[in-house]
Amino acid sequence: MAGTFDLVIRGGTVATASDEFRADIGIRDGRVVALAADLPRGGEEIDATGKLVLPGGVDAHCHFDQPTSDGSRMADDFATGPLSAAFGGTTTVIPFACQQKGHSLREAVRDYHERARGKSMIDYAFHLIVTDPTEQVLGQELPALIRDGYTSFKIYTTYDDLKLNDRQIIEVLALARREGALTMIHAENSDVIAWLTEALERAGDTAPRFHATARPAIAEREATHRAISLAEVVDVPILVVHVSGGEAMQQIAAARHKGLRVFAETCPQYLFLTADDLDLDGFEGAKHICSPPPRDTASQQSVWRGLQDGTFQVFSSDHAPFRYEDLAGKKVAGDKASFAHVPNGIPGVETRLPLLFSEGVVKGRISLRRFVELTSTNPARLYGLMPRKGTIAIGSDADIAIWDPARQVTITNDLLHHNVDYTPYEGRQVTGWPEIVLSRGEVVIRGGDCLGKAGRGAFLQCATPDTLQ
Ligand code: DUC
Ligand code: ZN
Ligand code: ZN
Repeated sequence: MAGTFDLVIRGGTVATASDEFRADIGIRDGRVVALAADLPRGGEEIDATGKLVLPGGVDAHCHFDQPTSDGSRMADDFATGPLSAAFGGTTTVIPFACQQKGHSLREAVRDYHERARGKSMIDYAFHLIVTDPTEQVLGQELPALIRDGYTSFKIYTTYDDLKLNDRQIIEVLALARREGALTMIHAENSDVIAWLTEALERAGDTAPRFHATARPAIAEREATHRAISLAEVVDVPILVVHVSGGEAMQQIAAARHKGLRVFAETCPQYLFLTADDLDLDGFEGAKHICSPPPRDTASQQSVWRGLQDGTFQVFSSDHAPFRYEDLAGKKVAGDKASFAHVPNGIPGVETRLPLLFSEGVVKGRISLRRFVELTSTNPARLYGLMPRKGTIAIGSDADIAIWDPARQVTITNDLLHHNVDYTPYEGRQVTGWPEIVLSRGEVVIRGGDCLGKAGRGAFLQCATPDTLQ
């Protein structure tokens, strides 16, 4: 049997979304080819005794090098974003290729491939963002792109340069139904936000903390309800992204209770931040401006419950990186600017898994299997990457993170590998950290060192997704 395996990961506890068992893993040509006790020696060996051997994370919501309309620039490109992801135990990222209004979607896809070329250390796919669903886009471009492996797209109910009206949403949903694609929806009521923002600005209430006042849970609840209703009319599954708390969750849970295929994603900022984090001295609260905004401790508890009870299927970062001390970052309009002119988004691609592992698994709120399901298996299933990604099984890519479940780490920005000058989680202590990360059988991260090359990551074509029950 000598030479059967390029690599054997020996003696660890393997966990998937369905099982936890002790096994060695045999890897050949970048894939898992054996799972059994006492495999023969491989060309290389990793001793995983006392460690957890998990499928690498799939971060299905992150923004890298996405152009903006206000002069700001995202801090992470397709080199630093995926690198940071890998250090945090993630082996697949699905960022967005965003259509500009008035331009074609094909053009956007070409542009993003150019941005990513030769940069990503780990494998990546693209979701599309549809901002201009013209006849040409719906009739020709999108159906062809779906067949080419871009099988999910995000649409917005807010942001002037991105949002669709209800009729446009219906047309996109109808197309998704015809082609078997999955629509992701950013649900916040645009007119409510505009009206509240204008009133706050008139009153001089422009500090970062008023961002949370201008985007209340009611606005999210209403748009979530509307998105679900429109999807029900069309009879098509949808996935509501970055759900922030109980109000929107109730709409989703009620829809699921009725048997509608409504899926939902939440993110670390809704578990670990509140609106109080926007109320820091001076302009510092701008670091935590993202949409929807973090809410309150009751919302955090609701989100934990949703992770436990199945309201949520996916846990993503929504990594949207803007530097703080940077005139192309959070301060693009100056450090006295109204909250309405602060770029939306916070970094989190590297801290997503350690935060959920520590506060979820170590503290007993969710099982290890549920952790794997939420952070790797379900996103791979929903976005058409299963069985290649999202699990450890014979034939799947050997995308594996080997965790030391007892390692204590204090998160500081110095420790992280993104190109952002802060982390919202500075000083937070976590237990458990991914120590060795493999992408297609190659060790890319080991003990704090990067061993993988930029550009080794492959573009992944997604199948039209299987939908979960
Ligand atoms: N909200 C979004 O919708 N996208 C990126 C970041 C954010 O805060
Ligand atoms: Zn969004
Ligand atoms: Zn986003």
